[in-house]
Amino acid sequence: MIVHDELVKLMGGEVSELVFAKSAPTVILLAGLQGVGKTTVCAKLANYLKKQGKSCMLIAGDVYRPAAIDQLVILGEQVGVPVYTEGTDVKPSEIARKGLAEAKKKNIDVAIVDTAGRLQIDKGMMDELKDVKRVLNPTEVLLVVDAMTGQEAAGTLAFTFL
Ligand SMILES: Nc1nc2c(ncn2[C@@H]2O[C@H](COP(=O)(O)OP(=O)(O)O)[C@@H](O)[C@H]2O)c(=O)[nH]1
Ligand SMILES: [Mg+2]
Repeated sequence: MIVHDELVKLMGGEVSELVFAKSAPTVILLAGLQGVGKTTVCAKLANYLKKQGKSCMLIAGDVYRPAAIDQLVILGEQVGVPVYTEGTDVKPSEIARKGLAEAKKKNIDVAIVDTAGRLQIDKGMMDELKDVKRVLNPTEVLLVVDAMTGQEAAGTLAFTFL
């Protein structure tokens, strides 16, 4: 019990709730490096929100990683949430714009946008993410980090991405 309490304190005892937009849809943008679990988190989040009675839509904004779109489509099917895709020939900000319009049309409560990561932070990725962010004006931007990421590194990533 003491160990548990100490662990909770160490990891940060406070939980911040997701913020929902005053007028739907709430837009949640997932960001982070490649392979950290962004696409998986999209589906997990949709599943969680769906159980709370919210209608969700996933938007496939990773046009680089092979089969990233298929991966999101399969995960969407598994959790029973629609996935908006435009293939890989449309730039992410355009996918974001169209996906958001579709979510509005369908009266979706929460649109969750998957993005591409890179192995390292590079300017191309950051510029692209900035474009996507500008188009979406997201309610929340969630930075996904691997559990092995240290506190300092996580801070640096948050500073860069958010
Ligand atoms: N062990 C473990 N593997 C995970 C977790 N989340 C995702 N993965 C796996 O990590 C790999 C990369 O995840 P993905 O969601 O595609 O990452 P992305 O590149 O950031 O979109 C996939 O094989 C996932 O199945 C997790 O919480 N634990
Ligand atoms: Mg992905």
